[in-house]
Amino acid sequence: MILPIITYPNKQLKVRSSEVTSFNESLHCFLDDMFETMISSNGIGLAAIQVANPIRALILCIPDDEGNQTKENLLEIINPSIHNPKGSTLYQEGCLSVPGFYEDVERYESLTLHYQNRHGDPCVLEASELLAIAIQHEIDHLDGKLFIEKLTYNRRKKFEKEYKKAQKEKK
Ligand code: QAP
Ligand code: CO
Repeated sequence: MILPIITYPNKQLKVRSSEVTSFNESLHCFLDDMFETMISSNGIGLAAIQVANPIRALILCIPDDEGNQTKENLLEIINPSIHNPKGSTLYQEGCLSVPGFYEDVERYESLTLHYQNRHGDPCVLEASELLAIAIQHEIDHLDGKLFIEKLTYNRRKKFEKEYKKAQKEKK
């Protein structure tokens, strides 16, 4: 089932999501719906809060060398924490909750991620490049933060102007 995606400036996106404690059938169905929703919207990452569920769960599916996004390279990340962040890098980010806007954001270059999978098993992952960036972007969602909040004052003003204009044109 494809779920509706909440977009800025909906206040729900500012909610801090809660730890997942039950790794049951309903969580598994929800994660499957998140995958279907993300793929149908041409996304590479989606946090549960973006589909109105305030739980600490996110999915990532970085396209392979042929540009394919299969369930084999799907990561389902629950109750994550970042360890040993290193370096810094700039990347032009976008977000399914901020459609049509992209801007450079500074992130750690590499990190170690501790998380649980859909069964509640503890997992550890070393991440760098786009995966490390995507992890940080999605974990920010779990803490109620959007990438546009990391822009400088002037870039943020540019965003507000462009975004409002685009929304008017949509109506
Ligand atoms: C987060 O973002 C991310 O504006 C995932 O019109 C971003 O999947 C991770 C998208 C940058 C790493 C680097 C955005 C699709 C998708 C749009 C997305 C749009 C259509 C964003
Ligand atoms: Co996002």
